[in-house]
Amino acid sequence: MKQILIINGPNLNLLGKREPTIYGNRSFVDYLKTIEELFPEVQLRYFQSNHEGELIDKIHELGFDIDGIVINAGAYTHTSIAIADALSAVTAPAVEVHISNVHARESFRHHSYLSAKCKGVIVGLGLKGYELAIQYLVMNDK
Ligand code: CA2
Repeated sequence: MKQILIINGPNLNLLGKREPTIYGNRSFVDYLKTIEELFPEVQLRYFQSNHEGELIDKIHELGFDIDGIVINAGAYTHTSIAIADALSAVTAPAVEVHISNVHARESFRHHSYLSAKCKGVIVGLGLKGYELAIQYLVMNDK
């Protein structure tokens, strides 16, 4: 069974509670049930943290054993060389996802330290982006 790790970074625990016009009105935990149904053949692991080091620790912990990582590092996307280095260090391929279209927002959201370490990037397609990323990683052979 393929194993995919979904990592959400800071503030994404607030999905569905605040800023619905940007991020929608569904919590990620609720959405997770939908993706588990869509991919019954995949073992999905989910981790959310508001702390940079915890995100890095999880990438180290699972990133050598699993088949792929779907990462939305939230605002750390735009600041964290450390998370980029962690993605480089592990063997699992990663796909970067952003719920909003970061390129249609403030210029500080236009640059990602993570993109170059990922197979690809999906932005602006809402939660659907996570499904598309999983679909790619399930089809992709390491
Ligand atoms: O669009 C995305 O997925 C982002 O990664 C979300 C980050 C933002 O800093 C990135 O530039 C783009 C922010 C996540 C904040 O999530 C919230 C959810 C609900 C309410 C408030 C914040």
